[in-house]
Amino acid sequence: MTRFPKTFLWGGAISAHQAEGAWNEDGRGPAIRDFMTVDPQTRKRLLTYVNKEGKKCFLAYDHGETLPEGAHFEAFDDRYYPDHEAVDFYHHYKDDIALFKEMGFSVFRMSISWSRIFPDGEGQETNETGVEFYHKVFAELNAAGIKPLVTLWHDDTPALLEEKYGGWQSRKMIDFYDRYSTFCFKEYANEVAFWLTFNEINNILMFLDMFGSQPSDVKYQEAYQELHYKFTASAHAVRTAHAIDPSIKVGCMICGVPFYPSTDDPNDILLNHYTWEKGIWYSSDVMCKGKYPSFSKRLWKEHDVHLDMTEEDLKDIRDGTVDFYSCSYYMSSSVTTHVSNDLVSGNFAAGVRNKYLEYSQWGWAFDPKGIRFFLESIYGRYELPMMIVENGLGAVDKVEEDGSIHDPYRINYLRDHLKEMAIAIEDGVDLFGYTSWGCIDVVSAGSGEMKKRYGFIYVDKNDDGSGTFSRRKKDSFYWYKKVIATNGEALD
Ligand code: P53
Repeated sequence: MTRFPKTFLWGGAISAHQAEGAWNEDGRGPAIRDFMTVDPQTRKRLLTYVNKEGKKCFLAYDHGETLPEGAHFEAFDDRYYPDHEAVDFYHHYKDDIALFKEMGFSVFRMSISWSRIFPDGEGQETNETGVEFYHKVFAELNAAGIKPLVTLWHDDTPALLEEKYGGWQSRKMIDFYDRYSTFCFKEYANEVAFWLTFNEINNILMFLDMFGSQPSDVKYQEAYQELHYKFTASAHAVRTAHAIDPSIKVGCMICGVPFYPSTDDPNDILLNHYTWEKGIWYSSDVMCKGKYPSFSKRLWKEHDVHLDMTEEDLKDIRDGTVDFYSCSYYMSSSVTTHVSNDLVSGNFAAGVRNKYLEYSQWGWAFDPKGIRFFLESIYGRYELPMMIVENGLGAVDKVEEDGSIHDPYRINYLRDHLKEMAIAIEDGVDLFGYTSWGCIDVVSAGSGEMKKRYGFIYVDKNDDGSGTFSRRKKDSFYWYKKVIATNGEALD
């Protein structure tokens, strides 16, 4: 029985800021992630900056705040910034790609660091060394028979755009992103198989009041506005890509968290329905159907949101729908209108504990059936080809004395999710590929830790910045190699 189509693409995923390092090398400009540290007490991620009076300040990243006027980002000497070196993919990419090839990857998801191409973000000047770097990486991948899947924006807006214009709060960002994305399509079109415009574009809404923030902290106006500019920029990118070459494939990338009602109280059923609308359908509908869904008006009214949105934007959104639907999937989340004392807490995981599920050390629910549920829900609505571009288990790994790393927990997690994906395919979902998250250990986006590891390949790098960057194969490396070699037949 063949469960996965013969053409199924197998691989892994990373992002520039979590993997590359070399943050200030070879002419790269700064990105906001370069100024993101970890608060030692609360473990929250904080941006560090100096205000216009010269005072050192911190900004929590999770509510979509912008820098105050006249402030500039700065890395403080007494703080640690994990993305500065990350896992040094910038200098190790050849060896890493050789390991991906050994596992049999046919696709590899990575992102381009915008400020490595355009240091100021605006696109006045191109950094040739940066442009060359990605040519070299794509050449290495293609020579290994691995198709590059490239995210244009993975949470790493150039810092200068944030300082000068307030980042995505400004309409000007659409022009800057147009310039950047057009450049990338023209430069790399022949080398890149698939493109994604924005990583987890919906997570700004998802993290607002669903993932631990207090509703009073929430800046709805800013969040919806930022999203509108990103939707418009994404639609422009799809149109530009197709004008350059109609065969270029561009997808959306949605943070795939299916929501469940905690009880059968009709109030919970409705809350769950509205949570799907806000968290999943709002962004997906705009990008796949090319128009704001009917319930948008309710959401805007509820939060007193008034958008800067032109007729031209809406036309562009209509003309710039995506070719395929990609998403991450890590966990499900449960919602209720009832008071519950049994809450999940962990980085970015929140909501009511689901008594049928187990949770990771970081509070993320282990719910393989959720991936089937999510895939089938999405495919039923859009009938676009789908790809899972992130999935995996963040866990602490132990290196044994002989250098081996036994990670059966990771194998179990991935196996059970692959089994459910296979059922979704049997049930009719056109799923054409899978890239597990952090196929090589990377810096955790949510917690900034190295010890929250996802990889088949271990990187000797620790939370305090120590380590040699040496790479080691975990047990899951050999397991995934077998999975790919058998096209998903040998899962056990
Ligand atoms: P980390 C939260 C919930 C779901 C997906 O996350 C998320 C997040 C943000 O942390 O983001 C994606 O590293 C994101 C990746 C990230 C990955 O999930 O916090 O696209 O950059 O690394 C895993 O464990």
